[in-house]
Amino acid sequence: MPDYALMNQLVFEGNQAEVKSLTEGALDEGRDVKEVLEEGLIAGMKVVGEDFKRNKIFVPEVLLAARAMKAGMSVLEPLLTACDGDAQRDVIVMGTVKGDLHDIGKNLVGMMAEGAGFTVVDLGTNTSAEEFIAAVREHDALILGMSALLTTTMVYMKTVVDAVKEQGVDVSVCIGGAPVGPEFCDEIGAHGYAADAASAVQLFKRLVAARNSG
Ligand code: B1M
Repeated sequence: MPDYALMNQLVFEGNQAEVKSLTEGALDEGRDVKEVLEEGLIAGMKVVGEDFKRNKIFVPEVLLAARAMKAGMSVLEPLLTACDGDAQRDVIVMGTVKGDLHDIGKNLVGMMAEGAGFTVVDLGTNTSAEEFIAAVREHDALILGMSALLTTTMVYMKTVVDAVKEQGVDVSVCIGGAPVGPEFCDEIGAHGYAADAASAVQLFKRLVAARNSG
């Protein structure tokens, strides 16, 4: 059994090399990729968030922890994005909204969506409504996925939804990120909300199926 408590501690300490090595070790032991992600990496980042909130640690430490988390994710990425077959892939355009630089959750959603057979066009962070819409048009995307981690940036999701409607863009808009929820989704008129990466993939599949049958 991998020492997930140690992995959590190493994420907290921002030890990139050790997090990478323990992540590889857990996979070598045959542990499930989602278990390693949830129990080894995300659980460590949760503690970082709690201590950050209580002013026990500050931005530089959080940044180091984020790098360590990404080092572990880089090991999991080939497994999360692996997908059988080369059928026509539906396109999702995804980004973190304007003003917001958090990208770990958005990246995870993207990896798992690729693993489920979607093509993900990742616009990165700090993405404007214009950039989202231009990418949807360019790639003929069926889904526009937005992530926000700040209460100050989640409101920008409505700006994007409004722009999509005003410009008559035919795309299903999905939102996620720690401060948003289903009520906010309804309030801004988005098509769907998901709490985590696995349910985001289920949501994308449901919306695409509904579009195809509609
Ligand atoms: Co920041 N930060 N941060 N931060 N940070 C939070 C979000 C915060 C909650 C910390 C806290 O106070 N406890 C707080 C926000 C408070 C608020 O708004 N209410 C905060 C703050 C205040 C800030 C700064 C303002 C700090 C400062 O400068 N004084 C600043 C803002 C910078 C900016 O964006 N403009 C800032 C900066 C940073 C770092 C750069 C240091 C770093 C980000 C590094 C990076 O992403 N590359 C960072 C981090 C790491 C965090 C915490 C600790 C961890 C976030 C994370 O990666 N979680 C975070 C604390 C927390 O969230 N509790 C915090 C792990 C990740 C797997 O989860 O992103 O929630 P999450 O994604 C999940 C789901 O939400 C969902 O699926 C994912 C996987 O399961 N999901 C979707 C996400 N997107 C989705 C999209 C979907 C569907 C599901 O559909 C499209």
